[in-house]
Amino acid sequence: MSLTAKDKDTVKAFWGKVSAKAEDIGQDALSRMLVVYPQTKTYFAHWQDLSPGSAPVKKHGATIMAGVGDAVSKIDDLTAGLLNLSELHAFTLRVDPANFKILAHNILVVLAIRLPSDFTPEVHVAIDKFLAAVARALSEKYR
Ligand code: HNI
Repeated sequence: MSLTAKDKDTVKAFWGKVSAKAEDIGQDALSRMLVVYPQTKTYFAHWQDLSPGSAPVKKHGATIMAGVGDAVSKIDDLTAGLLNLSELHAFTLRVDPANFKILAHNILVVLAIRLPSDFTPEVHVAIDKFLAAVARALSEKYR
């Protein structure tokens, strides 16, 4: 489902509250993905330590959240905005696109945990749609 103008405003306003906590949220989401969906660990086999909160998990959690923050700024055209990132994941990293939905789910869970009072049903649906759209845009170069 596509994002309405109101969804987009909701995502942007909510992201304003996320930014300050983005690093913690990113490492928590990535840590959870690696623990709860251990098949995702294959892509990070070159890291020294894949355990929750390890240095590479922290660093990459921040990288992912910077990528999602960048996507917020490109919310009106995610396909064009995330083209380079999609190519990187498709051709260089060869990440199975099913994993984008898995990470999106983990980000959603952590946002709900860390910003409980801001995470209203209205925010929930807008962020869910946004993360699904990001996953779709990242999958664009696979076909
Ligand atoms: Ni992803 C690198 C953003 C999902 C595996 N990833 C990046 C980089 C960004 C990024 C930004 C750094 C790019 C660069 O160096 O130019 N990744 C995102 C975003 C999502 C996502 C926004 C979805 C919301 N990536 C995934 C998923 C996997 C994944 C689901 C695998 C399960 N990404 C990688 C790997 C790298 C990576 C692997 C390289 C990391 C490294 O340290 O080598």
